[in-house]
Amino acid sequence: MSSCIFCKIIKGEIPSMKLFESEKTLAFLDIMPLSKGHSLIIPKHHGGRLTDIPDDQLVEILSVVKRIATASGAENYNILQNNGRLAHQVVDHVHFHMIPKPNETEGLGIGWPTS
Ligand code: IU
Repeated sequence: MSSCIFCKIIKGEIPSMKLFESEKTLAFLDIMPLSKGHSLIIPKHHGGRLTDIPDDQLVEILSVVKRIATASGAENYNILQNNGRLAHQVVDHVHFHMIPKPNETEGLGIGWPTS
């Protein structure tokens, strides 16, 4: 979708710190990280909500989420996928957060998992 910021990142119209790219999936560092290594893993197929994404894209994306989590080296992390404003979704292009949790005392902010 032409006005979607993540579609622009996919097309290279907006720069990103890419971690992984395939035909169907892109992973990059979040620009406002909640912790060091906070990453976003997105399908290249534009869809606002999880239910808009074809199953074949989701199968690959979950394995990329796993790869990014492993590559981060984090022992403690949250995988998060928000759908809808009440669930804290801001960008309407489906994305999975991989949020390393460096230590027990560091919170991740209001509305985010803290334990
Ligand atoms: P949310 O699940 O929609 O609430 O998360 C959107 C995330 O996208 C949030 O963590 C932003 O920091 C991140 N982000 C980004 O990495 N690059 C951007 O250009 C924009 C948002 I806009």
